[in-house]
Amino acid sequence: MSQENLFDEISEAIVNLDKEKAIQLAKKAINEDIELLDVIEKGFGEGIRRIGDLWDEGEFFLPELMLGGTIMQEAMNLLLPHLKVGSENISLGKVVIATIEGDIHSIGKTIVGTMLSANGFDVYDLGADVPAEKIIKMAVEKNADIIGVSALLTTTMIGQKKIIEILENRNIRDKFKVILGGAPVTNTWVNECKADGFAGSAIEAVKLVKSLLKK
Ligand code: B12
Repeated sequence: MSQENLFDEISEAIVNLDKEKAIQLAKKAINEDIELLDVIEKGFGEGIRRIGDLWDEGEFFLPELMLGGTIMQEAMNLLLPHLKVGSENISLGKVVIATIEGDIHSIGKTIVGTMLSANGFDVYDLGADVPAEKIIKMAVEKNADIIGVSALLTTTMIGQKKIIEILENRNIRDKFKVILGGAPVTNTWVNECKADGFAGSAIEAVKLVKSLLKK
């Protein structure tokens, strides 16, 4: 089976909410010599985004969205540990990452955190639905270089801006590079927040962090 066919099959399994097939294909990808990040982004990521579209179009309802999220999460639990293989021993920098308060979407943020970790960064992943204050407290405590904030809902994006406002008010804005992510985040939003950048995928996130820290 070609890689493209495998990605299509994975995406179909997710859209069909076929957990058994999705897990079987994840295991197949692990056992074969296939770039797992591509499997995640082009197979699983594509499928779950199609579920989002179907939900938006009224074809799917909340239970389907939730089941899709659960299957995706289980597949990530299998795949993500394998991305860590080959990680470097020296630390290239410290990254505190979280999904902002009010927002429980964690899949994309976790993929980004795992990829950064696999590429030699120390990553402190605080999870999802995390208050701005808690993210900043951790960044200060760990003397982080980067604060990464994910938001998947248009209603929670404002929390990304809040992080920067709090840092400015405390006169510690220049201690950290703040990067944003999540499907609704655009360059315009990054500029409005006065953030240091955003990335639309885990590969781009690694490139962004490396360029910000000049690694
Ligand atoms: C799966 C999913 C869920 C799952 C989440 C499970 C989980 N543990 O994460 C569940 C079912 C729980 C869920 C719940 C809800 N969801 Co939802 N969900 C999705 C869906 C289908 C996919 C998200 C996803 O995992 N994508 C795959 C990952 C790999 O992509 P990603 O998240 O974009 O991440 C990539 C990049 O953005 C980037 N990135 C991400 N984070 C970061 C952070 C940094 C720092 C950087 C640099 C980069 C970066 O890199 C990642 C890797 O490639 C989206 C549709 C979509 N198109 O996004 C809707 C979507 C986000 N959900 C939506 C909604 C409305 C909801 C609910 C409000 C539904 C409801 N009525 O209850 C609730 C939210 C409750 C809450 N308070 O948060 C809407 C949001 C609409 C809007 N305009 O705000 C969407 C867009 C669906 C739609 N088309 O309408 N959801």
